[in-house]
Amino acid sequence: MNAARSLPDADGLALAVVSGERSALARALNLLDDRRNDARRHAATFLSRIQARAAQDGGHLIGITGPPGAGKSSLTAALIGHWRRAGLRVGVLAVDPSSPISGGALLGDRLRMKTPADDDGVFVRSLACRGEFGGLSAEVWPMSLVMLAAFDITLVETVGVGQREIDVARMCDTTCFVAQPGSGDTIQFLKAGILEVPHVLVVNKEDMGAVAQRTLSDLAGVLKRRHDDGGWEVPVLSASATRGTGIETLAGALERHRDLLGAMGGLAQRRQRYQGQWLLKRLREEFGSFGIRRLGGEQVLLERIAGEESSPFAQLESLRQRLFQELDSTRPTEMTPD
Ligand SMILES: Nc1nc2c(ncn2[C@@H]2O[C@H](COP(=O)(O)OP(=O)(O)OP(=O)(O)O)[C@@H](O)[C@H]2O)c(=O)[nH]1
Ligand SMILES: [Mg+2]
Repeated sequence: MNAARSLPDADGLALAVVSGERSALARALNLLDDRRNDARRHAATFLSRIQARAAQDGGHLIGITGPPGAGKSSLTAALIGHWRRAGLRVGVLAVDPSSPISGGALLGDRLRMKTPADDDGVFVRSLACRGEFGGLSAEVWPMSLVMLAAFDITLVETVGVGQREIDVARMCDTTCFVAQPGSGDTIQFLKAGILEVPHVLVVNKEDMGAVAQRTLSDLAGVLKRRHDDGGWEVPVLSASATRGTGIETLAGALERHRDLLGAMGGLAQRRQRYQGQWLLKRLREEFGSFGIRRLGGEQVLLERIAGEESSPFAQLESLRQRLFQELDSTRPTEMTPD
């Protein structure tokens, strides 16, 4: 009871989030992170209120990923400066923002250097790493929906070049990979097909000179330039976050990709697909592939939810309940309680 009373009113919260109230945003993101049952139900109602707006074709969800220390946060800060000057409101979700390698360079520190502290048009939320499996990106999708409802541009920063980070970045309209000059990893990964081709590739730290130049031409050499995604030609760019060079071109490339998606139509369906992927991931974490099979398999599941306009939490809950029922009905009678 007490817990229920401390939960914010879903309708009021949704309105406040859409109008960009910072305290409401913080409360909403906390609500999505709350694992208590009543909070989950409440979050489902809240999400369904903002869903219609967020899942449509408004806003731009951009994923920034790349190896630790490549300058993702610095570039994010520089981009924010650019977008704020254009009058755009920007939200950032920084997943596991402080890698051990760069010594915990928090996005907040980078931002403080670039934007005034009292700027209302920027909102940053850091999501701590919650462990090796599952937890890390669990709520990034629902949180992205909240941010999409409130901001013109939502940026998701993830560290690393592994599958987990790519999974997060894949749930974005546009994926941007930041490469570190002189590091062969990115090139090897791209060559071997381990790294899914991003929509925009940028070699940061061009102020390092020749080594950055070399990485740039190596990357341009190995990259299959046409993206499977609508025939988009992947730009390989050069920038320096600290000097502020190449930022406009980078912002321009991100925007052009967004424009292409808009022109092709289907951004809403695309976001529904991300939601489908999120659901599959969550179901797989809880029930394994067995659970997915019991629900008819991936394809059937994705098709079934494609036409729905429900919030991710509501969909997840109804699928979980169905699965529990299925499992109950096939349980040997002697094992059924009562
Ligand atoms: N020379 C140079 N250094 C840069 C540039 N951009 C960032 N750095 C430095 O690179 C280091 C890492 O920058 P971050 O922006 O924290 O990189 P990151 O990719 O967000 O790092 P993690 O989130 O910890 O993985 C810092 O010491 C930055 O000052 C650049 O354009 N040129
Ligand atoms: Mg960072």
